[in-house]
Amino acid sequence: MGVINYRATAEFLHRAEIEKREVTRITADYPDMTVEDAYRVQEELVSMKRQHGHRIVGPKMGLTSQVKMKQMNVEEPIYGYIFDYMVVPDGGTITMHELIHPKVEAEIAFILRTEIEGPGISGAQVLAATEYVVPALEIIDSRYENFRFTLPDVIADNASSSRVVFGSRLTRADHLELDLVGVTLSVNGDIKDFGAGAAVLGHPANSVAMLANMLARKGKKLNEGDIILTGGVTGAVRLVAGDTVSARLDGLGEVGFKIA
Ligand code: 0L1
Ligand code: MG
Repeated sequence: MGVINYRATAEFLHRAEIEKREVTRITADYPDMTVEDAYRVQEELVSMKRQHGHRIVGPKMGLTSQVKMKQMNVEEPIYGYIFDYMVVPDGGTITMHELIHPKVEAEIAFILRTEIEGPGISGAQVLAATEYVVPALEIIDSRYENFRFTLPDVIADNASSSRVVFGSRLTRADHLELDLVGVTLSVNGDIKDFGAGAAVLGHPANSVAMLANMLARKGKKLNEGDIILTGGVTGAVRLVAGDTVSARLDGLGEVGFKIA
């Protein structure tokens, strides 16, 4: 439908998040929107959040599992940004009225000791630049009706980012074989899904490497101290009020929260 108004489109998605309202996907108005256009909308959204005083905790990778990539018919994952207002303490409570239609997935997060600047970054270089790894639960909450979107829609919507809970135990990345780390995701004591670190692009460090290489195309890098979500080891499970969620990651510890 003509020339994309990046700022107005970002504002539309920003308002949907603030008002906790499902909206029609933006590609209904802009059917020719490309992935590049979508990242321009995301950049506007990120700068809008910063203007509102929010601070970036770190970038995140999404669609890193074969299952999600097949679902979306894509070969490359996507990235978005986690902000300080999204972080919930381990064992904390999230109220349903803060969210639209949340889902949760278990992830492994990396805390960087030094910056990483692509292109050409490998998983081994990421591990050398990593201070710690921690268990994480990511709550995704697409702003689109029924979680229905195309790839440009979800990129523009900051990769459905909404909340994140980091575990409190810090583990040195070189103490574990992260591809072999077993993960269970439980809701109200029942295991809803499980997997191994290898579900994330073969090894979660590969996800951070790919992120650094994708950011390099934009002249951006990963910064010292960034906390990076590498992508779901498990599938995403729908949440309702009253749920108690926990994840156990072999050698990394546990992380959990409640939905009120
Ligand atoms: O973190 C993620 O994998 C988000 C991917 C976005 C797709 C979705 O909302 O399911
Ligand atoms: Mg995720």
